[in-house]
Amino acid sequence: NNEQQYLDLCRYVLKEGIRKDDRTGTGTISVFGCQMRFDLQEGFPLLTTKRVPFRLIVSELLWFLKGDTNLRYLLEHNNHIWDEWGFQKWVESEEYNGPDMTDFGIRSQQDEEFKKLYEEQLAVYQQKVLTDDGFAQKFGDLGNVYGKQWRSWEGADGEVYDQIQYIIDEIKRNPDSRRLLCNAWSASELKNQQLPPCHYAFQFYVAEGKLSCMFNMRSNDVFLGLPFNIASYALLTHLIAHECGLEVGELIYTGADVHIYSNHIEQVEKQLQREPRPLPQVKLNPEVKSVFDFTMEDIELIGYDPHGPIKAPVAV
Ligand code: DHF
Ligand code: TMP
Repeated sequence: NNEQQYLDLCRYVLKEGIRKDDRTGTGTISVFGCQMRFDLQEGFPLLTTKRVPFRLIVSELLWFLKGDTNLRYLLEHNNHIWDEWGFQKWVESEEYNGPDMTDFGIRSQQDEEFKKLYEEQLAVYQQKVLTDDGFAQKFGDLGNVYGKQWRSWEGADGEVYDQIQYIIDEIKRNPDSRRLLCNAWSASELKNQQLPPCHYAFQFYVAEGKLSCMFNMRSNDVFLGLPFNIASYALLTHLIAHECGLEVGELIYTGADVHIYSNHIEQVEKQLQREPRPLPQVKLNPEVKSVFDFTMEDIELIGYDPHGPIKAPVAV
């Protein structure tokens, strides 16, 4: 079963992981270098041992594919997975004059009173991004993150490159290509990004009428990020296969600093007690031809019957 690999990875990190401090001040147990392979013919790899909110994965992926980097689209879709990184930009700016929000991520976990203040300010921020165009442009934008690099990479020659369109054209023209690659990591852009790309490159492979994908992560939060990352690249593979008239093949994950945060360990242990259930399937609207034309309604998840959600704080 596909999901077993994720559970085995969790067990491996718990057992072999080395204690390591990290940027967020939370602390992790971490291993360096691992791989997993998911057979996409077996079903859609959305975890069943906890409920993973599929619609958040869809709206995030459509946001990347639009080339969008502004939180407004995500907020319009009730998707809050990136809020903290936009909020950070605002509260660190000259224009912010509310209560001090230094280290809001950690402090809101430790101090109930501060948490209230933080949630108030976050609500103000969300409202302004949704309704105030000027504010959204300035503080709703995460910088030149995934969408920008995927769809409009700025070359050293001053030209703009659409890496996704290139891949699709190339798959149709030359499926044996070994250059079906998209790179989100750009040394000159790191300073313009609220968070440097975690999933920084991916590559496709066509054989026997099937499309496979390998994606690479420099740093991976096993409990919160990884279930999203697997499902997101699985969905991207389905979308591109759909446009190119291919079946789906394998999804291969390559992770570098693969870690469990110290405040996620109980949650992981709880999840490991649960039995995986049959995987769901995705169904794409056959009327839609181009990867870039999909909307939320065109992507359906069938037969998802997971165990209940397990909550955990995200390290900012
Ligand atoms: N930072 C850290 N420390 N870990 C991450 O996984 C991460 N991921 C980012 C941005 N920065 C990050 C973008 N992706 C959640 C999932 C993915 C994600 C960000 C956050 C998350 O909190 N998931 C919750 C549900 C959230 C909700 O329902 O709104 C979960 O239980 O899966
Ligand atoms: P870092 O930039 O210090 O590595 O912190 C980024 C954290 O976010 C790290 O825990 C990995 C996690 N992350 C994921 O696991 N998946 C993602 O898609 C993103 C954006 C972040």
